[in-house]
Amino acid sequence: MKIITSGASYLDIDAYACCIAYAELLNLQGVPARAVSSAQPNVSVSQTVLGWAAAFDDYLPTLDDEFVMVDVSDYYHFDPLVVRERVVEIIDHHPGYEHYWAQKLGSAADIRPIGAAATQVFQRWQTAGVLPQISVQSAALLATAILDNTLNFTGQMTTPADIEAYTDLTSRAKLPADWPRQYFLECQANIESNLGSALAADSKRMKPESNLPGFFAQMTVWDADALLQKHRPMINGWMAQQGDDWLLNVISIRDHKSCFLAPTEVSQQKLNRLLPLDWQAGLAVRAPSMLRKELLKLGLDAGSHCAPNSIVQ
Ligand SMILES: [Mn+2]
Repeated sequence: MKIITSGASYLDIDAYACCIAYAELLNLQGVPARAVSSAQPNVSVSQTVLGWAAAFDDYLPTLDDEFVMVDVSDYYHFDPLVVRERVVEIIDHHPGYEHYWAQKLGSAADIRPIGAAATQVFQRWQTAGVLPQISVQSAALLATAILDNTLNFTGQMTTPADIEAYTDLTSRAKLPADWPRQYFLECQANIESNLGSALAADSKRMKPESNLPGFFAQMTVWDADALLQKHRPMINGWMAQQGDDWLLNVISIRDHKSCFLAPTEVSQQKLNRLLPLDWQAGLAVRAPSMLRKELLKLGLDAGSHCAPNSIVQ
């Protein structure tokens, strides 16, 4: 049995969609596969998406099972049910572990910069020549994952392949015409109804070599200004419990910008080394918006281009 799974701490819509749609493809091709996860969906899996009732399998992996990782390649973040020695395939678009997996798996490691891992899964369906057989549900999940991970096609990692995949999938998915706005408004409602758990559900502890603040939370909403106006004191309070070196990236889809919150000059300076920002009372705005994985790439590149003792600021 192939177990299609993803990260440990949460399932975003991309991971969620990839697990289900890739398991569906393998089963269609006669390869027994199950979508399995011990992580919970985060706020990017909106009410309407949950209503599509895509099901993960209640399955406990056995000793013969092999693991296929989607939307994750950093083995420190794998779902705890994964046995790293029995990972046979990786489909991911996060930087940092390409070399490790290329050495271990060769061409079975498909890790590349692209807007959404869902686009990579779409391409598997396309290459297999079976797109007409994709379920309406999987098409809708993959399309929504592409919308979310590309920030409605404004994210820097968006490629023509993401747009091609989305265009094809929406024609199969029977989504309403204003689905992008509806989807991102639903995500914002999820976030506002439980801010603390939304922050916890999309946050990461960053390693020193990332050159980023130690605690990095991110949320994607339709209208960041409205969210911050209502909830900034609560957000500051919650983040402060994670230490003094933190960053929150609130991505505002409607106006194509990121609002960064960072409390201290130390955290602000870490970011300023990667891109110039104008901080005003702990807030900096950047257009177009940026994703955490884009900042991580800048941070890792900055680290590899100069020896540690040549960093003077
Ligand atoms: Mn992703």
